[in-house]
Amino acid sequence: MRPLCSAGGPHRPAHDQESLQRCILHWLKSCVGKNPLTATPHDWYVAVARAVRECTVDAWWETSAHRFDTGVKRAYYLSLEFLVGRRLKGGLSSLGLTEVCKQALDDFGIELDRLYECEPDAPLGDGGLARLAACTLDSMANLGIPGLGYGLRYDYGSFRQRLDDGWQVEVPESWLAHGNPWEFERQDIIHTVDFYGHAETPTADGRSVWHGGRRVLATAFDTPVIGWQGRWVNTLRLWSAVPLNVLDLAAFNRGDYAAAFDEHEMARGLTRLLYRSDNGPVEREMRLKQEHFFVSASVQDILRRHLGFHRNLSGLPDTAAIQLNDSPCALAIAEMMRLLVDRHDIGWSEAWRLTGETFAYTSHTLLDEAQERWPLSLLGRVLPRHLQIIQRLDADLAARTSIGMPPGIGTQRLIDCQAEEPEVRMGHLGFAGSHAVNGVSAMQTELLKSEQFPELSAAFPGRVACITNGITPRRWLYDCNRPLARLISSAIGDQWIGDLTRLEELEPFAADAGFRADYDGAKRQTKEELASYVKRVSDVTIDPDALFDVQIKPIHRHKRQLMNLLHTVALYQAMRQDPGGDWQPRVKIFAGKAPPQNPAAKLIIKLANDIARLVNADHRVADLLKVVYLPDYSVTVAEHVIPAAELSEQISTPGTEASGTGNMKMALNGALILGSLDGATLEIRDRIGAENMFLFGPDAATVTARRAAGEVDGRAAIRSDETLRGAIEMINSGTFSREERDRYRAFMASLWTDDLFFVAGHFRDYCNTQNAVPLRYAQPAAWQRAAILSIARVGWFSADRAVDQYKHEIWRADTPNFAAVAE
Ligand code: 26Y
Repeated sequence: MRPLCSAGGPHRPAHDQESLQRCILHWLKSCVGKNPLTATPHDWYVAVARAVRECTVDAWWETSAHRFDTGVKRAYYLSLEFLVGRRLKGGLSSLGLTEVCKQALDDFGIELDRLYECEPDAPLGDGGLARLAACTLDSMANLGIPGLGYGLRYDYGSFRQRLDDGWQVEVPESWLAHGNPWEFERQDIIHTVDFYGHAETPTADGRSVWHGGRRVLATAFDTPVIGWQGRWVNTLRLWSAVPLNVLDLAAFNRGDYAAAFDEHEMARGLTRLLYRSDNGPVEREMRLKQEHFFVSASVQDILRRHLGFHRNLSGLPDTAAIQLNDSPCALAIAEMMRLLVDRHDIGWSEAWRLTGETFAYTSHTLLDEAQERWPLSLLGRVLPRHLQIIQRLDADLAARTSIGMPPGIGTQRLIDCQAEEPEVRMGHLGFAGSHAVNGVSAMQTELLKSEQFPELSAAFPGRVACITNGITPRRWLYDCNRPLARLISSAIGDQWIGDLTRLEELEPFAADAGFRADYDGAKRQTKEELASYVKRVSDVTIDPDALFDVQIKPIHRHKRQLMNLLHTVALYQAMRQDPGGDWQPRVKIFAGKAPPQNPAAKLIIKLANDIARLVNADHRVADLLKVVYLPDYSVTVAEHVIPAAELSEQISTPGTEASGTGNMKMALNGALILGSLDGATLEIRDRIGAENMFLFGPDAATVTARRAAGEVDGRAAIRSDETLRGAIEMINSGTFSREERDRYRAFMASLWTDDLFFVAGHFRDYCNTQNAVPLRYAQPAAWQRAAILSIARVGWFSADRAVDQYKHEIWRADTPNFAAVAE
């Protein structure tokens, strides 16, 4: 039996300063080709990252060797997006090497903190779903759950947001431009993926032969995912597309260069960047191909892994649990069916059983437009065999379940024939082909059953589960907020880092004046750090004594940044009229990217920047109000802002935010939530207590009823509210947009007639609640008490808890018992 190195996991890396220093110098020489005298900070970053990666390899091997020895079930997490952020800081702290590394670099006069800044952000995605995937991987590694994350290795990440005169400009994000020291290219792991061509008419038992018209190769790049304390190391496997033939020499020799590189271009295009659904037909086709490329490579890989140890696929659900991250991955169901039936000769119903028992599906959305749909004509052209499979599944389901209703009544068929052009609903395919379908908050799970999949939920009782999201405490407290982390550890020890529920032990400290003062000191330190960061990136001076009021998240109308901006304008007007009044100074901090195809969201960004420009230049309110719009929102920007947040704006229209995770991250860092009754904020309320938050407005059911009754007219609200009217008029008057006075007129006018997200409708409630904030802030003891209680009670929202639930309730995977294996 393989020797084990330490308790709790297969390997615990041990490095002292000298050996780490040797290792760093080795990489500086052999990989970067520099010596300490000539190395730039980026060179040092690469050398340190390589050294850290090297430190993980033994544990990585041990982890996978044990899993092969024990044959435990693996959980495979498929996601088109992973927002992992930077890795160096977290990697070092997981291995317990931060201090050792600092000292190792000290001899060369190199500051570790500066090296962190050299790392690009690995921006392989956009919003909450993408970040959740990264938190999930972190927790799988922390808990030692055997598994892999599968994703795509985009050449360009999500765009970099530049603010040109306050307008969002999208710039390519070439995160790989200087290489990626964390990954290992696996040239031996390669799969072929077909597109186009034609599929023969299926036999009665469902088999067919697909003669693909184009073929590309998928190669794997593996990155170790280091669990806390380096006990376990999992893998993130990203696929990159390469051509079968790099160059058509005959065409080249003819001088037809386009044809010569055609295959190369077609392949490279597949993983060049994440294609979006909301663009024209060319991009949509690329997106479909990208999804197929991704799921095909991943499913083939999972089957290969299984067949490496088993004679046939009959036991697949005992060795593999595949979690699909929302509708962009649902094509995996059809691909699995194709591989099982056509390639592995398994009968149709047996293949369907194996598929259903292996897959599980997560929905992260509430809005109908956030469901992937593929027109039959496009699907049939690009993936003819998959269309056949989906059509047969649709017919099977219609025949077998209550969803088989006459046209016009059954709204839950996989194929929506009522759309102008028939389309496959990928979310429905995901639901039908999985044994478990989960929402990411209690509220969204209920809406999933009643609104998104009512007939499917009725047809498959017990299939829908709720796994409320969680966040990793390593990145979102321990690594990003050292002052607070140190304070917490000094009070209750450091077990909370691996088990966040231990924060409960902090509860009595809320009543301890000494601890509260220390908490205040820690918060003050993070506010000072944010102030200097803001100065650096936005050139705005903010006062660390002001109240830091934060809304950072993707920009969307339903997230209601506009409501916050209206409040900002109202506050500005009031302060300007009475600059000597008893005001609580505030800094309104915004950050977020708008989807490139969303003009309303882009206008909101411009408005925020226009307001910031005027307010920040107005000496009458100089000590009272500042507005900051931080450019290029990313994991790293969030790591700067979240520790310093005091008020966390979670103000989406009820019924639109599936869960939210910023609400959890900021509560964990002691910010009080100012929130609507939406998403996971409701569950946070149940744990933290409404008295420690600022909640406002109606619930989702009330909003839905009003919308259904056509009451989406902001007129009455605007007429009856002088403050709101004043703010709207000020924006309309062109005060913030002198060079283009009408810039916001049409946009603001829509609030009168089409207040779809109840920005005007809920403004009064919101504003009243905002007014209560400074009153509480003026009582530091009460504020600090509520902040400490938020921290103490938010521990349940750890990704470790969520992943443990996935493991027990959905994957039914075991953590290998290393002690038992050793005996
Ligand atoms: C199908 C395609 C158009 C699509 C692509 C990405 C649809 C949706 C998405 C992304 C959705 C998303 O990011 N949802 C967010 O997931 C978070 C993690 O569960 C939630 O906290 C958050 O409320 C939700 O908006």
